[in-house]
Amino acid sequence: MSARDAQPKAIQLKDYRPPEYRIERTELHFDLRGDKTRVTSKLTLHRNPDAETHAQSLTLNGQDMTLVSVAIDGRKLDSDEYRLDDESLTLLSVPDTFELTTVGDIDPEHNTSLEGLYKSRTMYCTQCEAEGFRKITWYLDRPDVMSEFFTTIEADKAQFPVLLSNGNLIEEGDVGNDRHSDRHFATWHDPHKKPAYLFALVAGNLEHIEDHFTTQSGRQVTLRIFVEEKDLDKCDHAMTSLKHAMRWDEETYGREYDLDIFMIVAVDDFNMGAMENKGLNIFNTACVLAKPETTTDAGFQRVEGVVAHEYFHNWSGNRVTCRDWFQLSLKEGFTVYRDATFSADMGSPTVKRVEDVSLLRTLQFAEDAGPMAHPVRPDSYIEISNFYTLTVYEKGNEVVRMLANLLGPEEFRKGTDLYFERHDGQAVTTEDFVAAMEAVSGRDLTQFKRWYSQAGTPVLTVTDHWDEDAGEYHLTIAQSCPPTPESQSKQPFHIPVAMGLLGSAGALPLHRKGQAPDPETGDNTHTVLELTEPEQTFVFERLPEKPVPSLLRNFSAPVKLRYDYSRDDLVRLMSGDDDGFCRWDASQQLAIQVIQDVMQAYEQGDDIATASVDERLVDAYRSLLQDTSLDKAMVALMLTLPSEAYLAEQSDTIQVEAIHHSRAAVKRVVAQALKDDLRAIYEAYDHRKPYRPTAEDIAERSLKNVALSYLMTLSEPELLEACEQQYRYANNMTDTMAALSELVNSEAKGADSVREKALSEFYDYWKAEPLVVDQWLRVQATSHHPKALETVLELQKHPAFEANNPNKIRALVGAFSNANPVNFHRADGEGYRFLADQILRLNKVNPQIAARLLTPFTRWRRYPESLQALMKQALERIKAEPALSKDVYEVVSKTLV
Ligand code: B3K
Ligand code: ZN
Repeated sequence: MSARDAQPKAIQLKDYRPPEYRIERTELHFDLRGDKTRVTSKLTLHRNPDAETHAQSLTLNGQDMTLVSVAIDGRKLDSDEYRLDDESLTLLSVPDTFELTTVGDIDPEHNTSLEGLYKSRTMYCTQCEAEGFRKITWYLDRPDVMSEFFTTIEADKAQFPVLLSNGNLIEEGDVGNDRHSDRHFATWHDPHKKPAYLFALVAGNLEHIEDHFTTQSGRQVTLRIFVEEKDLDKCDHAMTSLKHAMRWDEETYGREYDLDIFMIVAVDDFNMGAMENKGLNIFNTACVLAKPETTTDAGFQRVEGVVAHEYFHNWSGNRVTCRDWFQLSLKEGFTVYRDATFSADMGSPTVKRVEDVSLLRTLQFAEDAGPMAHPVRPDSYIEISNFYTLTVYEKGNEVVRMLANLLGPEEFRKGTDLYFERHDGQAVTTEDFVAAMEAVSGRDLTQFKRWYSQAGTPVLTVTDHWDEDAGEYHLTIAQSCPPTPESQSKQPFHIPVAMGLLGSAGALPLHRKGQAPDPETGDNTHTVLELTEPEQTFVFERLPEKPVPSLLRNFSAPVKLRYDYSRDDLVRLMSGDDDGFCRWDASQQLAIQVIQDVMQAYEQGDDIATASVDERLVDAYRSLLQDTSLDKAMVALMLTLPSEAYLAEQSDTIQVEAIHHSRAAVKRVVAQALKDDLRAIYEAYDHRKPYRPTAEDIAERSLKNVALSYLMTLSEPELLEACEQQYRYANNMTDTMAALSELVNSEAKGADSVREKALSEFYDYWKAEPLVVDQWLRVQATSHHPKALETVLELQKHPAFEANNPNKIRALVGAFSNANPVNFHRADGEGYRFLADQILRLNKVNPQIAARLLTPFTRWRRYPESLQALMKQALERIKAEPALSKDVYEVVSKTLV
């Protein structure tokens, strides 16, 4: 597609029409032969009685294939009986019921888009969501066409001993009658009707681990994880996670697995984390492989979360799927909600909540405020791959979470039961999901549904008034939502605000004026205010003292909250609030205020090396460090200063250098003031303890490494040595990487040589482990040293880097441009030029990855003018490329509007 000669057309939700035909049965035959792989497809089609139109012709999707033949009911069509173009095959005259046979050739060897059938290292694999199946065979490639699949794969026996597809294996053997045949086949049958996007095929020389699971109704399921032989020792954590997820889904949602076998395959070249193909999940190695020596705590948690997420899709996505791609959040938002609650149950709920909210508030809020902002259920898209976004996934999760909280656990469960029961085997909409919730609760959720249709992050402006004489506290909350590309003015949202009031000695009882206490909860210190109007006032009476409000507990809605907390209020919340999320959030707000003080000094040209830092922050941190009764995970979270990305979100114009240096200065001052306490924490840790990825041990490690990170800002030789020791002798990758990252960023005397040595030894030791090499690339790409870009350019020439492997691109290019603001936003624009070069190269090779890399550029209007101009230049250079992919074209053109 060329952006110049034909602008790609946007697809609109309002244009949705039911399919004209249904495909009852899909029979596929793959003859895997490298660059000339032949796919024969036999489809049984019936005219859809629910279709709105009745055309004589039928158009199927298909691209990047060579048509060999097409037949209807066994009769080969002449070339004047069909029309073929780059994106479709139109059969000019079709009966109401017929069998369509197409034969086509495809070239998986050279398919670098990693969509459709492609080769990853030595194996063939597929990725069909959203619209990759049309690169495999001509089809009605849309999620509301669901079919039963029979798949036969034929391939070389020696090279591809393992042949997998969806469902249950029904036959396998050698090809032909020749006993010495070097080719074999396997036939799989998936009895569950599914859309083509859930199709999968794998052929490779793979090993597997096996386990079993007995479902709640007593059925035996075989579980297999397939990997290259060298990775067999990294599958146990995924298997354990899978079994936990299967049990949890039965207990929490009453959902049971429905085939005899569940398989996971790990592949190295993958555009995203994983894919929930029916019975045959395909995973990026980064989301399935784990062992302590190679994988960090975060990696272990990612594996657990992603394995669960993909497994949960078996019901929320596969059994009940999406009518069209505008409904993507129907499966993704709900499934993220399911995996988030699962991970919370497996580990620490507060830590999980804080991590998720941090992601949402930094990256999703930025997306919602930028040129790519779209509702959870978008109204239009040019390329659907661009809509696998934080909004659809993470904000979609928040919307389901709000529903779950508004209904309460019992009703929500009744609602999901009804949803699954009503729509099993169907392709449905977010409306259907909400309708099930309405049916079980009797609530009218009409206004709530605006969360699906209106983009933008609502802002709650909270003011209060204390009436000492009456003992009354008046809380006024006004809501507003900034304009976004799809709509200038927004209607009020239905927003649940969970809250409590804090007195000097703890939580105060809540008496809402004119309202009886909630008899159900028995807890009168916590309530949920439901906002539905542009402005509402809530009055609390019989209060003994002026309270400090604890608002938006557990982040009860995806909104920005503005309330003018004094620093003393924040200190009170940090130590006294019952809600873990609000305690953490108060620590963040206090730190933001303190860092902003220093930023002001920086902007005035003051020397901030010895910045004065509000004692209240230091004192609050000291209490956290000294209180041994506190949960270590909470302490680690609360001591972690807000990220540069979150600080950037707090200002209209992002002053990259001021943020970076002021945050660093505050960290140094805190470290100096609390050196003894931090050392005590660091030294109390037993580095010889065997590694376990439990919530308790993860918490201990993270607190110890937070302490190390503070201490390393002091640039003392002794600490440098301690850090080097940790790097050298740690028995797990979490501690190794924590130390390596500190060494890479250290400004201590002698750090340069320690760093060089550590980095080169690390690579020599780990070069055979791609996922460890990714971490090695990432730690260098995110270095604060002024030569980081030069290092990144060098690393692109290093044998460690594979130019077309998405994990390597994310580790080096993605990490540099998203997580290294001071270097990416270099005043000379070289960071931008570098990223534009990468995008232009990948535009042809892998459009999805190229479009993803544009994200930092979409924020260009948030920076000072000089940087804006340079970013715009880079964007215009990309836009001028004559053969832009749809993916890149959509993001660039919307960004430059
Ligand atoms: N459903 C897939 C994402 C597919 C992305 C296609 N570009 C993974 C997931 O969300 O579970
Ligand atoms: Zn998903």
